[in-house]
Amino acid sequence: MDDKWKLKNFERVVFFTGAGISAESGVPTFRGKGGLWDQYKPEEYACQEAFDRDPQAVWEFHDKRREIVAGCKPNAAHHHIAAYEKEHPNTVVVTQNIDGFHQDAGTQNLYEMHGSLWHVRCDASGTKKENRDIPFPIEDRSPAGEVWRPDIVWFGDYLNEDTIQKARNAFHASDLVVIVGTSGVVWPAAGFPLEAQKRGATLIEINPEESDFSIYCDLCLRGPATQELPKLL
Ligand code: BJW
Repeated sequence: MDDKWKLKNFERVVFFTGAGISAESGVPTFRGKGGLWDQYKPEEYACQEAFDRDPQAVWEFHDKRREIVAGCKPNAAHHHIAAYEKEHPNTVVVTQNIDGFHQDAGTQNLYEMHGSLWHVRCDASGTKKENRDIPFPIEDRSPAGEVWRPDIVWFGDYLNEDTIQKARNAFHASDLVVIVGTSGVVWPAAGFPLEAQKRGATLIEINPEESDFSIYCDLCLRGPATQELPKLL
C-alpha cells in the first residue's frame, strides 16, 4: 500500500464504525448472511411502536443481545483505534454501535450515534440511567411510572441533537475519515462521512464487502478490520 494513505499523513482523523468492527468479537451484524434482521423484523423489535405494543418482547430481544455482548470483548481493531487516539488526541471515534466496545478498549473521544445497550431512559420524565442487568427488570418503573426503554436509536427515532452536533463538528474538522465495518445504508449517520468529503476530507473504507460508501472512497481495503486497520498505522 502506498505510504500516502498512512494515518501519520493526516492531522485530524475520525474513525466511523459500524457493526462490522465488532463482528470479529462475535457480535452479529444487522444485514447480510446471519445478520440480526434475517431473524428479527425491525418493525417488531426496533421501533417505538413495537415497544408500546409489547415492551416484554422488545426487552427479551435486547436481553439476548446484552447476553451476547456481555460474553464478548473488544478485538484488536478496537484496541488499535484506542491506542492511536492515545498518541493523537485530535482523533474522534463516531460509532453506530451500541455494544460499548470502544469505551472498553479505552477510547475517550467517542460519540455513540445510536445510543447504548447499557443505558435506559424514560421520555416522560426525561430521565436516563446506566443499567447492566440481564434480564432487565421490566417491573422497575421510571420516576414517571413508565417502563424504562433501551436508550437506543430505533427506526423512526430522532438522534440525540447534542451528540449529532458534536459528531458533525468532528467530521467537518477532519482531514481523514476511516469508515470501518458499516453498510452505510442507515441515515442520517451515513451522511456524515460524505459531508466531511465535501469539505476536503479523504475517505478510506475497511470492509470485506462493498458498501454504499465504496464508490465515494479514495481507498477501499477489502478485508476484516483486525487485518486491514494495522496497514494504516
Ligand atoms: C465487516 C466485518 C469485519 C462484516 N470487518 N467489516 C434517508 C434516506 C432513506 C431512509 C431514511 C433517511 N432518513 C431516515 C431514514 C429512515 C431510517 C433509515 O435510515 N432507513 C434505511 C435503512 C432505509 N432512519 C431512521 O429511522 C433514523 N431516524 C431518523 O432518521 O429520524 C428522523 C426521522 C424520524 C421519522 C421519520 C423520518 C425521519 C434512525 C436510524 C436508527 C438505526 N438503528 C439501528 C438499530 C438500533 C436498534 C438495535 O440495535 O436494537 O442501528 S438499525 C442498525 O443499522 C443499527 C446500526 O447502527 C445501523 C447501521 O448498521 P451497520 O453498523 O452498518 O451494520 P450492517 O449490518 O448494516 O453492516 C455491517 C457491515 O460490516 C457490512 O458492510 C459487512 O460487510 C461489514 N463487515 N465483518 C470489517 N470483520
